[in-house]
Amino acid sequence: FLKNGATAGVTCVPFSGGQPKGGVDDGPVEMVRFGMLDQLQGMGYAVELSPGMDKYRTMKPASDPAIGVLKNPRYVSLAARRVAEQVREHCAAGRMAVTLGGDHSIAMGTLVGSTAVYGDDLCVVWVDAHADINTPETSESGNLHGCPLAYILGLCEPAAGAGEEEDPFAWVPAGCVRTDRLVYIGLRDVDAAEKTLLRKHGIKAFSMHDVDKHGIGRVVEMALDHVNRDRSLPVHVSFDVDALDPSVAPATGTPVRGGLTFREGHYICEAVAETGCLVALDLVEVNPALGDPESLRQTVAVGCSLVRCSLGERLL
Ligand code: Z70
Ligand code: MN
Ligand code: MN
Ligand code: MN
Repeated sequence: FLKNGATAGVTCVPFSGGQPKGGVDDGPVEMVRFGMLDQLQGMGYAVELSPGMDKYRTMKPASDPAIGVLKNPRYVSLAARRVAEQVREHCAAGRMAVTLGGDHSIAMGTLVGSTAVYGDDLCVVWVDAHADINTPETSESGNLHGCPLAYILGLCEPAAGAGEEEDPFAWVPAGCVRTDRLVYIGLRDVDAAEKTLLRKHGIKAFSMHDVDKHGIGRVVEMALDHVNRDRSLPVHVSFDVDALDPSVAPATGTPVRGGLTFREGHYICEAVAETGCLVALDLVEVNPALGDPESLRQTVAVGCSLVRCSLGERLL
C-alpha cells in the first residue's frame, strides 16, 4: 500500500485534554529529544514532520464546560480533528504515519485520518491495558482517552438534537473502523460496561491471561489471523505504553500491574513489521512528568524503541 514506505510522516501531538494528568503533553518532545527522528533517519527513512505542533496547546478553548460527564469535549474534538487531517495527509502521500502522543483520545484523529485513505479495509491492532471503548453513557470517569474506539466504531448514540454544539464529535465518521477489523492485545483493566460492549459486538480481545496461556508469538499470530488472515490488508497499530508492565514503562498516567514484558511489547511491533502491512502507528500515554528521572528515561527510551521495531528495525 505504501507508495513511498521509506518516508515516515511523523505527527507530534502535545495534548493532555483527554485525561486529568498534566505532563503527557510533553511525551512527544521528550521522544524527539531522545533522538526518535534521527533514529528513523538512521534506519534509512526520510522524515516528514507535521508542522505547527505548538498549535495543539494554543487551540485550547477559553471555555469548555463538560457535556454530560465528558471533560474538555471541545478541546479533545478540535485536537483530534487536526490530528486526523495531518495523518490523512501523510497516508495520502504514501508515508508511514507515525503519531506521538499525547493521551490516547488523539487516536480518534489518527484512525479517522488513516481510514480516510485506506477505507474500511483498515485493520486496527490496539495494544493497551485498557479497552478505551466507553461511550458517553458508560464512561464513569468522563475522560475521553477512555472513549476513542466507541466513537470510531460507531457505538455512541447520536446526541439528541445532534448539531456540533451538542455533539462535538459529529465529524467522526461513525463505523469508519469495522468491529471485526479491530483486535486488542494486553487488556487487564476493563470496565464492566466495556466488557459488555466487547461481548455485544463480538470484538476480539487478547488479555494478559491469553498472553500467559498461549505466549506472545501465538497471540500475535491469532490476532493477525482474526483481522487480516491473508496479511493483505493495511494495518494501523495504536500502542498505549501502559500496555507494558509498569516495571518497563513506569512514566504513564494509569500504570496497571501485570503487563507486557519489554520483549513481549517489542515482539508485537516486530511481528507486525514483518507482515509489511503496517501503514500507521500511534505511540501514546508517555508522561515524562510522572516519576523520577530514571523512570522517565526508561519510558521514553522504550517508546522510541517500540517505534523503531514497528518500522522494521531488526535484532539481526
Ligand atoms: C477507564 C476510563 C484509560 C488509560 C484509558 C480507564 C481509561 N476505563 N486509562 N487509558 N490510561 O476512564 O474510561
Ligand atoms: Mn491504557
Ligand atoms: Mn478501571
Ligand atoms: Mn489507551
